[in-house]
Amino acid sequence: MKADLTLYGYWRSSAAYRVRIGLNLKGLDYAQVPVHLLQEGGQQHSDSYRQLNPQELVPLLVDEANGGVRIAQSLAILEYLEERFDGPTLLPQDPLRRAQVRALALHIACDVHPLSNLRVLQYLGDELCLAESVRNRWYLHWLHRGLSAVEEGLAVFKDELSLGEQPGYLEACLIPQLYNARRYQADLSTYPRLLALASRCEPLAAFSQAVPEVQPDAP
Ligand SMILES: N[C@@H](CCC(=O)N[C@@H](CS)C(=O)NCC(=O)O)C(=O)O
Repeated sequence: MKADLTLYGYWRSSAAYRVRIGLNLKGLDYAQVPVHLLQEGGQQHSDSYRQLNPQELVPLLVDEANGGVRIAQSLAILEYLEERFDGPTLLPQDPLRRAQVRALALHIACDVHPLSNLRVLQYLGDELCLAESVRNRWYLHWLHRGLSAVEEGLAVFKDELSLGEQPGYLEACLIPQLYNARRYQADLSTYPRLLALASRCEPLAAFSQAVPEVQPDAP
């Protein structure tokens, strides 16, 4: 569907990756504006970007057809897409299933991902002088705590995806976190439900077209 949407993101950002999946699942066209998180001290800290998003984080979605509104925070963006546009739904209709989806997605987005965000790892290295190996231990500790809980939480879906046969909001959060885990060579073999979910989602176009390496700003 043609929509006047622009996503400010970075190819390897997990949070931007979530939104790319959501946009693809909804079948929405969008333009991308890359914000390089490392070059020039991080373009997310530039005056021009801070004016768009004072949080100095990607992603940011701009909806020109709605007066150019700017929406920060990947989960707020996913919910906005869900409520503003028709097309495949991202969230289940049943209130309990919806709450179960949000509980797992929020665990990833609020409790796990922030602890390994670039600025947190930079602070651990630059200010607290922790070696890269120690920072990786930090990351893997919080990652495994989170993934273990999600693995157990997935039991309520009884081998289905969050929308039965279809992926949605939950998978848009989980797949980028698994991508990130693999990047840090985390052992995922103890998470069979997560691995099964990944093997069902990753071949789908909405996911394969959102992969970091195929984004226009990927090196
Ligand atoms: N809770 C935010 C997290 C956004 C976030 O952490 N973005 C990262 C990339 S994944 C970022 O922009 N980091 C820049 C930095 O740490 O300076 C969301 O879900 O959108």
